[in-house]
Amino acid sequence: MRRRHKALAMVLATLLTVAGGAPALAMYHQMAAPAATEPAAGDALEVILDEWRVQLPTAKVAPGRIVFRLVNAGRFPHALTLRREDGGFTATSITLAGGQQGEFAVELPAGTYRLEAYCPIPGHRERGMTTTLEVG
Ligand SMILES: [Cu+2]
Repeated sequence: MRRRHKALAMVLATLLTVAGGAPALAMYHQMAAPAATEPAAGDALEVILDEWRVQLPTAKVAPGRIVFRLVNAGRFPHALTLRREDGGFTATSITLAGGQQGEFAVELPAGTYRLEAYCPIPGHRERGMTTTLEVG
């Protein structure tokens, strides 16, 4: 997985160098290295969507309002659905085309529970675009 990411970064770096876009290259570097530390309240949480993974920058968040910054780093359209595993809460973002970014704000209900975070486009979840996020 790591090797594939590296290869993708090299391909993108090459493409961006050809295009002569230093700011674009810097943006990609930011996308490729999501914050490893617990984000401060109010910051957008960057979520990377690509074939075939959903990568969250953190494993746990507090309930309440959260803004996710979705980055479709893949070639296919992707979206994000958050579904409380014990039911009662589901939210789905708009679908982003490959290379697009967008914000996705949700109000997570109070409590301690687990969300499944997956791509709702048919077949994508089955191919691996799913992960979990603890709330509490
Ligand atoms: Cu998808």
